[in-house]
Amino acid sequence: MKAIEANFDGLVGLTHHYAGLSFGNEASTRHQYQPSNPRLAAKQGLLKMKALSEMGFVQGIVPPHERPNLPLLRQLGYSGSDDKVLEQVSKSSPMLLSAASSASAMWVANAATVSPSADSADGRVHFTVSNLNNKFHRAMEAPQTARLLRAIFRDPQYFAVHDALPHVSLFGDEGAANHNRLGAEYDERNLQIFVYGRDDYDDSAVPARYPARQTLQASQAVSRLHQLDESYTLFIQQNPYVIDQGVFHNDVIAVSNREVLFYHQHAFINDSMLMATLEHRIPKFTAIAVPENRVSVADAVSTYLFNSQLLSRHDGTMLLLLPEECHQHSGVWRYLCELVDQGGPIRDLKVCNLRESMHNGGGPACLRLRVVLTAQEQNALNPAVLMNDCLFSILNDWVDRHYRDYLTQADLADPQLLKEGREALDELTQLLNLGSLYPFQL
Ligand code: SUG
Repeated sequence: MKAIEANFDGLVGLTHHYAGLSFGNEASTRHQYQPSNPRLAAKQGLLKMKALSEMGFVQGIVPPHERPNLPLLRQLGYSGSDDKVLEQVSKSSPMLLSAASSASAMWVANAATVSPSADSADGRVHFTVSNLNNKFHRAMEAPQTARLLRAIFRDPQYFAVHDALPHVSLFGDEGAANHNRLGAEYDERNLQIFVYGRDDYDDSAVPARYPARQTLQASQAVSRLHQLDESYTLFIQQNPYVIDQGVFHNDVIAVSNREVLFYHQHAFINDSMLMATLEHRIPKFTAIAVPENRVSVADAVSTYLFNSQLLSRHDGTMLLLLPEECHQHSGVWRYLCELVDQGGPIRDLKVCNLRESMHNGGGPACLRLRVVLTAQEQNALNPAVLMNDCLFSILNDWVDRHYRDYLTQADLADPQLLKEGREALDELTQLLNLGSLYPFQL
Protein backbone atom coordinates (compact mmCIF):
# COMPACT_ATOMS: atom_id res chain seq x y z
CA MET A 1 0.00 0.00 0.00
CA LYS A 2 1.24 3.48 -0.84
CA ALA A 3 1.97 6.09 1.80
CA ILE A 4 -0.82 8.52 2.61
CA GLU A 5 -0.95 11.96 4.13
CA ALA A 6 -2.76 11.90 7.46
CA ASN A 7 -3.90 15.09 9.15
CA PHE A 8 -3.78 15.48 12.92
CA ASP A 9 -5.91 18.37 14.16
CA GLY A 10 -5.52 20.20 17.44
CA LEU A 11 -8.61 19.99 19.60
CA VAL A 12 -9.58 23.44 20.90
CA GLY A 13 -9.01 23.81 24.65
CA LEU A 14 -11.47 24.88 27.34
CA THR A 15 -9.89 28.32 27.82
CA HIS A 16 -10.07 29.44 24.17
CA HIS A 17 -10.35 33.22 24.33
CA TYR A 18 -9.34 36.41 22.54
CA ALA A 19 -6.42 38.10 24.26
CA GLY A 20 -4.69 39.97 21.43
CA LEU A 21 -1.42 38.24 22.24
CA SER A 22 0.02 37.88 18.74
CA PHE A 23 1.46 41.13 17.43
CA GLY A 24 1.72 40.75 13.65
CA ASN A 25 -1.38 38.51 13.48
CA GLU A 26 -4.08 41.04 12.62
CA ALA A 27 -7.08 38.87 13.51
CA SER A 28 -5.67 38.33 17.01
CA THR A 29 -5.24 42.08 17.52
CA ARG A 30 -8.66 42.91 16.05
CA HIS A 31 -10.61 40.54 18.30
CA GLN A 32 -8.84 41.32 21.58
CA TYR A 33 -11.19 41.13 24.57
CA GLN A 34 -14.20 39.95 22.58
CA PRO A 35 -16.04 37.17 24.39
CA SER A 36 -15.32 33.71 23.02
CA ASN A 37 -17.31 30.49 22.84
CA PRO A 38 -14.94 27.59 23.59
CA ARG A 39 -17.69 24.98 23.17
CA LEU A 40 -18.56 26.21 19.70
CA ALA A 41 -14.86 26.48 18.81
CA ALA A 42 -14.22 22.86 19.78
CA LYS A 43 -17.29 21.69 17.90
CA GLN A 44 -16.35 23.59 14.75
CA GLY A 45 -12.96 21.86 14.85
CA LEU A 46 -14.52 18.44 15.43
CA LEU A 47 -16.90 18.94 12.49
CA LYS A 48 -13.96 19.66 10.18
CA MET A 49 -12.24 16.47 11.35
CA LYS A 50 -15.43 14.46 10.90
CA ALA A 51 -15.99 15.84 7.38
CA LEU A 52 -12.48 14.82 6.30
CA SER A 53 -12.71 11.42 7.90
CA GLU A 54 -16.07 10.82 6.16
CA MET A 55 -14.45 11.69 2.84
CA GLY A 56 -11.94 8.88 3.44
CA PHE A 57 -8.95 10.89 4.69
CA VAL A 58 -7.01 9.60 7.69
CA GLN A 59 -7.69 12.08 10.46
CA GLY A 60 -6.19 12.16 13.93
CA ILE A 61 -6.57 14.31 17.02
CA VAL A 62 -4.04 16.13 19.16
CA PRO A 63 -5.45 16.97 22.62
CA PRO A 64 -5.31 20.45 24.19
CA HIS A 65 -2.79 21.50 26.84
CA GLU A 66 -3.61 22.16 30.47
CA ARG A 67 -4.54 25.81 30.97
CA PRO A 68 -4.14 28.00 32.92
CA ASN A 69 -0.55 26.81 33.07
CA LEU A 70 -0.08 26.72 36.85
CA PRO A 71 3.48 25.33 36.86
CA LEU A 72 4.54 28.27 34.65
CA LEU A 73 2.88 30.83 36.94
CA ARG A 74 4.69 29.27 39.90
CA GLN A 75 7.96 29.50 37.96
CA LEU A 76 7.24 33.23 37.66
CA GLY A 77 7.00 33.62 41.42
CA TYR A 78 3.30 33.22 42.19
CA SER A 79 2.85 30.91 45.15
CA GLY A 80 0.37 29.34 47.55
CA SER A 81 -2.61 27.20 46.63
CA ASP A 82 -3.78 27.03 43.01
CA ASP A 83 -6.68 29.36 43.87
CA LYS A 84 -4.26 31.83 45.47
CA VAL A 85 -1.97 31.79 42.43
CA LEU A 86 -4.92 32.59 40.14
CA GLU A 87 -6.12 35.36 42.42
CA GLN A 88 -2.67 36.98 42.64
CA VAL A 89 -1.91 36.89 38.93
CA SER A 90 -5.34 38.13 37.91
CA LYS A 91 -4.85 41.15 40.19
CA SER A 92 -1.22 41.90 39.32
CA SER A 93 -1.21 41.07 35.61
CA PRO A 94 -4.37 40.00 33.77
CA MET A 95 -2.36 39.84 30.51
CA LEU A 96 0.01 37.32 32.07
CA LEU A 97 -2.97 35.24 33.14
CA SER A 98 -4.29 35.43 29.58
CA ALA A 99 -0.97 34.26 28.18
CA ALA A 100 -0.78 31.40 30.69
CA SER A 101 -4.35 30.46 29.73
CA SER A 102 -4.08 30.68 25.95
CA ALA A 103 -5.51 27.72 24.06
CA SER A 104 -3.03 28.44 21.24
CA ALA A 105 -1.76 24.85 21.21
CA MET A 106 -4.83 24.09 19.06
CA TRP A 107 -2.89 25.42 16.01
CA VAL A 108 -0.82 22.30 15.60
CA ALA A 109 0.63 23.40 12.26
CA ASN A 110 2.98 25.15 14.69
CA ALA A 111 3.48 22.16 16.98
CA ALA A 112 6.34 20.60 15.04
CA THR A 113 8.05 20.22 11.68
CA VAL A 114 7.55 16.75 10.22
CA SER A 115 9.70 14.82 7.74
CA PRO A 116 8.38 11.57 6.30
CA SER A 117 10.51 8.42 6.46
CA ALA A 118 11.13 8.48 2.68
CA ASP A 119 13.25 11.62 3.12
CA SER A 120 15.24 10.74 6.26
CA ALA A 121 18.52 8.79 6.24
CA ASP A 122 17.44 6.49 9.08
CA GLY A 123 14.06 5.68 7.45
CA ARG A 124 12.03 7.05 10.38
CA VAL A 125 9.40 9.79 10.52
CA HIS A 126 11.02 12.77 12.26
CA PHE A 127 9.29 15.46 14.29
CA THR A 128 11.01 18.51 15.78
CA VAL A 129 8.83 20.21 18.35
CA SER A 130 8.67 23.97 17.68
CA ASN A 131 9.97 26.39 20.30
CA LEU A 132 7.61 29.20 19.17
CA ASN A 133 9.84 31.62 21.03
CA ASN A 134 8.53 34.77 19.33
CA LYS A 135 5.46 34.84 21.57
CA PHE A 136 5.46 34.08 25.28
CA HIS A 137 2.01 32.45 25.24
CA ARG A 138 3.20 30.01 22.56
CA ALA A 139 6.74 29.38 23.85
CA MET A 140 5.26 27.46 26.79
CA GLU A 141 3.75 24.82 24.48
CA ALA A 142 6.91 22.86 23.66
CA PRO A 143 7.26 20.41 26.61
CA GLN A 144 3.58 19.37 26.53
CA THR A 145 3.65 19.07 22.74
CA ALA A 146 6.62 16.71 23.03
CA ARG A 147 4.76 14.54 25.56
CA LEU A 148 1.65 14.43 23.35
CA LEU A 149 3.51 13.59 20.16
CA ARG A 150 5.43 10.83 21.94
CA ALA A 151 2.15 9.39 23.25
CA ILE A 152 0.68 9.35 19.73
CA PHE A 153 3.74 8.43 17.64
CA ARG A 154 4.89 6.08 20.30
CA ASP A 155 7.03 3.48 18.57
CA PRO A 156 10.68 4.67 18.33
CA GLN A 157 11.34 2.07 15.66
CA TYR A 158 9.24 4.23 13.31
CA PHE A 159 9.13 7.68 14.88
CA ALA A 160 11.71 10.13 16.27
CA VAL A 161 10.35 13.09 18.25
CA HIS A 162 13.07 15.70 18.86
CA ASP A 163 12.80 18.26 21.63
CA ALA A 164 12.50 21.93 20.66
CA LEU A 165 15.56 23.89 19.50
CA PRO A 166 17.22 26.25 22.05
CA HIS A 167 14.73 28.87 23.19
CA VAL A 168 16.51 31.93 21.79
CA SER A 169 15.61 34.26 18.98
CA LEU A 170 18.41 32.90 16.73
CA PHE A 171 16.51 29.62 16.58
CA GLY A 172 12.96 30.95 16.30
CA ASP A 173 10.99 27.97 14.99
CA GLU A 174 7.26 27.87 14.16
CA GLY A 175 7.09 24.37 12.70
CA ALA A 176 5.20 22.94 9.76
CA ALA A 177 3.44 26.25 9.02
CA ASN A 178 6.73 27.29 7.38
CA HIS A 179 7.52 24.01 5.67
CA ASN A 180 6.45 22.46 2.38
CA ARG A 181 7.27 19.20 0.64
CA LEU A 182 7.01 18.80 -3.10
CA GLY A 183 7.18 15.63 -5.20
CA ALA A 184 5.01 13.42 -7.38
CA GLU A 185 4.43 10.66 -4.78
CA TYR A 186 4.27 10.83 -0.99
CA ASP A 187 6.42 7.73 -0.54
CA GLU A 188 9.28 8.82 -2.79
CA ARG A 189 12.07 11.09 -1.63
CA ASN A 190 10.65 14.60 -2.05
CA LEU A 191 12.12 18.08 -2.00
CA GLN A 192 11.63 19.73 1.39
CA ILE A 193 11.20 23.47 1.32
CA PHE A 194 11.89 25.42 4.48
CA VAL A 195 10.52 28.94 4.39
CA TYR A 196 12.12 31.40 6.79
CA GLY A 197 11.27 34.99 7.67
CA ARG A 198 14.73 36.17 8.65
CA ASP A 199 18.38 35.18 8.48
CA ASP A 200 19.90 36.22 11.79
CA TYR A 201 23.36 36.45 10.19
CA ASP A 202 22.20 38.72 7.35
CA ASP A 203 19.60 41.40 8.02
CA SER A 204 19.42 42.83 4.48
CA ALA A 205 15.76 41.81 4.02
CA VAL A 206 13.67 42.04 7.15
CA PRO A 207 10.13 43.28 7.72
CA ALA A 208 9.83 46.83 9.08
CA ARG A 209 6.55 46.59 10.97
CA TYR A 210 5.85 43.06 12.18
CA PRO A 211 8.20 40.35 13.47
CA ALA A 212 9.56 37.57 11.27
CA ARG A 213 9.11 34.57 13.51
CA GLN A 214 11.05 31.81 11.70
CA THR A 215 14.83 31.97 11.24
CA LEU A 216 17.00 30.34 8.61
CA GLN A 217 19.20 29.05 11.43
CA ALA A 218 16.25 27.17 12.97
CA SER A 219 15.21 25.66 9.64
CA GLN A 220 18.76 24.47 8.98
CA ALA A 221 18.95 22.85 12.42
CA VAL A 222 15.65 21.03 11.84
CA SER A 223 16.84 19.70 8.48
CA ARG A 224 20.00 18.33 10.17
CA LEU A 225 18.01 16.69 12.98
CA HIS A 226 15.76 15.05 10.38
CA GLN A 227 18.76 13.61 8.54
CA LEU A 228 17.69 15.06 5.21
CA ASP A 229 19.82 14.83 2.12
CA GLU A 230 21.17 18.34 1.46
CA SER A 231 20.43 18.06 -2.24
CA TYR A 232 16.75 17.51 -1.37
CA THR A 233 16.34 20.58 0.84
CA LEU A 234 15.74 24.17 -0.13
CA PHE A 235 15.74 27.20 2.16
CA ILE A 236 13.76 30.10 0.80
CA GLN A 237 12.86 33.44 2.24
CA GLN A 238 9.38 34.75 2.79
CA ASN A 239 8.78 38.18 1.33
CA PRO A 240 9.16 40.73 4.19
CA TYR A 241 6.55 42.88 2.44
CA VAL A 242 3.84 40.24 3.07
CA ILE A 243 4.93 39.69 6.69
CA ASP A 244 4.32 43.41 7.17
CA GLN A 245 0.79 42.91 5.85
CA GLY A 246 -0.07 40.25 8.42
CA VAL A 247 1.37 37.07 6.87
CA PHE A 248 2.98 35.85 10.08
CA HIS A 249 3.43 32.26 8.83
CA ASN A 250 4.02 31.00 5.31
CA ASP A 251 0.83 28.91 5.43
CA VAL A 252 -1.12 32.17 5.31
CA ILE A 253 0.19 32.81 1.76
CA ALA A 254 1.01 29.38 0.24
CA VAL A 255 -0.05 25.73 0.42
CA SER A 256 1.41 22.70 -1.32
CA ASN A 257 0.47 19.11 -1.96
CA ARG A 258 2.38 16.55 -4.00
CA GLU A 259 3.63 18.37 -7.13
CA VAL A 260 1.31 21.38 -6.73
CA LEU A 261 2.16 24.72 -5.15
CA PHE A 262 -0.76 27.13 -4.72
CA TYR A 263 0.58 30.52 -3.66
CA HIS A 264 0.29 34.28 -3.91
CA GLN A 265 2.56 36.02 -6.39
CA HIS A 266 4.15 38.04 -3.56
CA ALA A 267 4.73 35.12 -1.17
CA PHE A 268 8.46 34.64 -1.70
CA ILE A 269 11.61 36.66 -2.32
CA ASN A 270 13.14 35.87 -5.75
CA ASP A 271 9.96 34.22 -6.95
CA SER A 272 11.05 33.62 -10.56
CA MET A 273 14.34 31.98 -9.56
CA LEU A 274 12.50 29.76 -7.12
CA MET A 275 9.93 28.66 -9.70
CA ALA A 276 12.66 27.88 -12.23
CA THR A 277 14.40 25.68 -9.63
CA LEU A 278 11.18 23.87 -8.75
CA GLU A 279 10.35 23.38 -12.43
CA HIS A 280 13.74 21.78 -12.87
CA ARG A 281 13.60 19.63 -9.73
CA ILE A 282 10.00 18.42 -9.43
CA PRO A 283 8.55 16.08 -12.06
CA LYS A 284 5.22 17.52 -13.32
CA PHE A 285 5.64 20.56 -11.06
CA THR A 286 2.48 22.69 -11.18
CA ALA A 287 2.65 26.25 -9.88
CA ILE A 288 -0.66 28.02 -9.34
CA ALA A 289 0.32 31.61 -8.67
CA VAL A 290 -2.52 33.91 -7.68
CA PRO A 291 -1.84 37.42 -9.00
CA GLU A 292 -2.30 40.52 -6.88
CA ASN A 293 -4.81 41.89 -9.39
CA ARG A 294 -7.11 38.91 -8.72
CA VAL A 295 -6.60 38.57 -4.95
CA SER A 296 -4.65 41.19 -3.04
CA VAL A 297 -2.40 40.21 -0.13
CA ALA A 298 -4.86 42.03 2.14
CA ASP A 299 -7.75 39.89 0.85
CA ALA A 300 -5.66 36.74 1.17
CA VAL A 301 -5.05 37.65 4.82
CA SER A 302 -8.67 38.52 5.58
CA THR A 303 -10.16 35.42 3.87
CA TYR A 304 -7.29 32.99 4.61
CA LEU A 305 -7.52 31.72 1.02
CA PHE A 306 -4.10 30.03 1.27
CA ASN A 307 -4.64 28.68 4.77
CA SER A 308 -6.59 25.93 3.11
CA GLN A 309 -5.90 22.22 2.94
CA LEU A 310 -4.99 20.89 -0.49
CA LEU A 311 -5.86 17.21 -0.35
CA SER A 312 -5.33 14.33 -2.80
CA ARG A 313 -8.38 12.18 -3.43
CA HIS A 314 -8.23 8.51 -4.39
CA ASP A 315 -8.73 9.33 -8.08
CA GLY A 316 -5.63 11.56 -8.04
CA THR A 317 -7.53 14.87 -8.27
CA MET A 318 -7.26 17.45 -5.51
CA LEU A 319 -9.77 19.07 -3.21
CA LEU A 320 -9.29 22.46 -1.54
CA LEU A 321 -10.78 22.75 1.93
CA LEU A 322 -11.28 26.44 2.65
CA PRO A 323 -12.59 28.65 5.43
CA GLU A 324 -16.10 29.99 4.91
CA GLU A 325 -14.68 33.51 4.71
CA CYS A 326 -13.47 32.66 1.16
CA HIS A 327 -17.04 31.87 0.12
CA GLN A 328 -18.26 35.16 1.51
CA HIS A 329 -15.77 37.23 -0.46
CA SER A 330 -17.11 37.61 -4.00
CA GLY A 331 -13.73 38.27 -5.67
CA VAL A 332 -11.99 35.35 -3.96
CA TRP A 333 -14.90 33.00 -4.65
CA ARG A 334 -15.04 33.99 -8.32
CA TYR A 335 -11.32 33.31 -8.63
CA LEU A 336 -11.76 29.87 -7.02
CA CYS A 337 -14.69 28.88 -9.24
CA GLU A 338 -12.66 29.81 -12.32
CA LEU A 339 -9.72 27.79 -11.01
CA VAL A 340 -11.88 24.68 -10.68
CA ASP A 341 -13.46 25.25 -14.12
CA GLN A 342 -10.01 25.36 -15.72
CA GLY A 343 -9.71 21.61 -15.15
CA GLY A 344 -6.27 21.77 -13.46
CA PRO A 345 -5.32 19.62 -10.47
CA ILE A 346 -7.81 21.35 -8.12
CA ARG A 347 -11.25 19.97 -9.01
CA ASP A 348 -13.36 20.60 -5.97
CA LEU A 349 -13.91 23.15 -3.19
CA LYS A 350 -15.27 22.53 0.27
CA VAL A 351 -15.84 25.23 2.85
CA CYS A 352 -15.89 24.89 6.61
CA ASN A 353 -16.96 27.23 9.38
CA LEU A 354 -14.08 27.79 11.80
CA ARG A 355 -15.10 31.29 12.84
CA GLU A 356 -14.00 30.97 16.49
CA SER A 357 -10.47 29.93 15.54
CA MET A 358 -10.32 32.34 12.58
CA HIS A 359 -10.89 35.28 14.92
CA ASN A 360 -7.53 34.46 16.47
CA GLY A 361 -5.86 34.03 13.08
CA GLY A 362 -6.18 30.25 12.83
CA GLY A 363 -7.73 28.74 9.69
CA PRO A 364 -8.11 25.14 8.45
CA ALA A 365 -4.39 24.64 7.76
CA CYS A 366 -3.33 26.13 11.11
CA LEU A 367 -5.39 23.53 12.91
CA ARG A 368 -3.74 20.54 11.24
CA LEU A 369 -0.35 18.84 11.34
CA ARG A 370 0.17 16.71 8.28
CA VAL A 371 2.08 13.48 8.60
CA VAL A 372 2.89 11.26 5.63
CA LEU A 373 2.70 7.65 6.78
CA THR A 374 3.33 4.25 5.27
CA ALA A 375 0.95 1.41 6.16
CA GLN A 376 3.40 0.10 8.77
CA GLU A 377 3.76 3.53 10.33
CA GLN A 378 -0.03 3.91 10.47
CA ASN A 379 -0.18 0.62 12.37
CA ALA A 380 2.53 1.77 14.77
CA LEU A 381 0.76 4.90 16.04
CA ASN A 382 -1.78 5.06 18.83
CA PRO A 383 -5.04 4.07 17.04
CA ALA A 384 -7.26 5.62 19.72
CA VAL A 385 -6.59 9.13 18.39
CA LEU A 386 -7.95 8.38 14.91
CA MET A 387 -11.27 9.96 14.03
CA ASN A 388 -14.32 7.91 13.08
CA ASP A 389 -18.09 8.30 13.61
CA CYS A 390 -17.97 6.71 17.01
CA LEU A 391 -15.09 8.85 18.32
CA PHE A 392 -16.77 11.94 16.90
CA SER A 393 -19.91 11.40 18.98
CA ILE A 394 -17.89 10.53 22.08
CA LEU A 395 -15.84 13.74 21.75
CA ASN A 396 -18.82 15.87 20.85
CA ASP A 397 -20.54 14.67 23.99
CA TRP A 398 -17.33 15.23 26.00
CA VAL A 399 -17.25 18.84 24.75
CA ASP A 400 -20.94 19.32 25.65
CA ARG A 401 -20.34 18.12 29.18
CA HIS A 402 -17.16 20.06 29.93
CA TYR A 403 -16.89 23.27 27.85
CA ARG A 404 -18.33 26.68 28.59
CA ASP A 405 -20.11 28.60 25.85
CA TYR A 406 -19.01 32.07 26.97
CA LEU A 407 -15.62 33.18 28.19
CA THR A 408 -13.97 36.54 28.83
CA GLN A 409 -10.58 37.45 30.24
CA ALA A 410 -12.12 37.96 33.70
CA ASP A 411 -13.34 34.33 33.78
CA LEU A 412 -9.77 33.01 33.59
CA ALA A 413 -9.26 33.76 37.28
CA ASP A 414 -12.15 31.47 38.24
CA PRO A 415 -10.64 28.47 40.11
CA GLN A 416 -13.61 26.43 38.91
CA LEU A 417 -12.40 26.82 35.29
CA LEU A 418 -9.07 25.22 36.23
CA LYS A 419 -10.92 22.31 37.86
CA GLU A 420 -13.23 21.90 34.87
CA GLY A 421 -10.18 21.76 32.60
CA ARG A 422 -8.39 19.13 34.67
CA GLU A 423 -11.47 16.93 34.90
CA ALA A 424 -12.01 17.17 31.17
CA LEU A 425 -8.40 16.42 30.25
CA ASP A 426 -8.21 13.55 32.72
CA GLU A 427 -11.21 11.96 31.01
CA LEU A 428 -9.79 12.72 27.55
CA THR A 429 -6.48 10.95 28.23
CA GLN A 430 -8.53 7.86 29.07
CA LEU A 431 -10.79 8.18 26.03
CA LEU A 432 -7.76 8.47 23.78
CA ASN A 433 -5.72 5.87 25.63
CA LEU A 434 -2.82 8.26 26.14
CA GLY A 435 -1.77 7.45 29.70
CA SER A 436 -0.89 10.20 32.17
CA LEU A 437 0.80 13.10 30.44
CA TYR A 438 -0.30 16.38 31.97
CA PRO A 439 1.60 17.98 34.87
CA PHE A 440 -1.49 17.66 37.10
CA GLN A 441 -1.52 13.91 36.43
CA LEU A 442 2.19 13.28 36.98
O1 SUG B 1 0.49 32.08 16.65
N1 SUG B 1 -2.84 33.04 17.27
C1 SUG B 1 -1.90 32.11 16.64
C2 SUG B 1 -2.43 31.65 15.32
C3 SUG B 1 -1.59 30.55 14.72
C4 SUG B 1 -1.92 30.28 13.30
N2 SUG B 1 -1.14 29.21 12.82
C5 SUG B 1 -0.70 29.04 11.53
N3 SUG B 1 -0.72 30.04 10.69
N4 SUG B 1 -0.22 27.93 11.22
C6 SUG B 1 -0.53 32.77 16.49
O2 SUG B 1 -0.48 33.96 16.17
C7 SUG B 1 -3.72 34.39 19.09
C8 SUG B 1 -3.97 34.25 20.57
C9 SUG B 1 -4.67 35.42 21.16
O3 SUG B 1 -4.43 36.56 20.76
O4 SUG B 1 -5.49 35.21 22.09
C10 SUG B 1 -2.73 33.37 18.55
O5 SUG B 1 -1.88 32.90 19.27
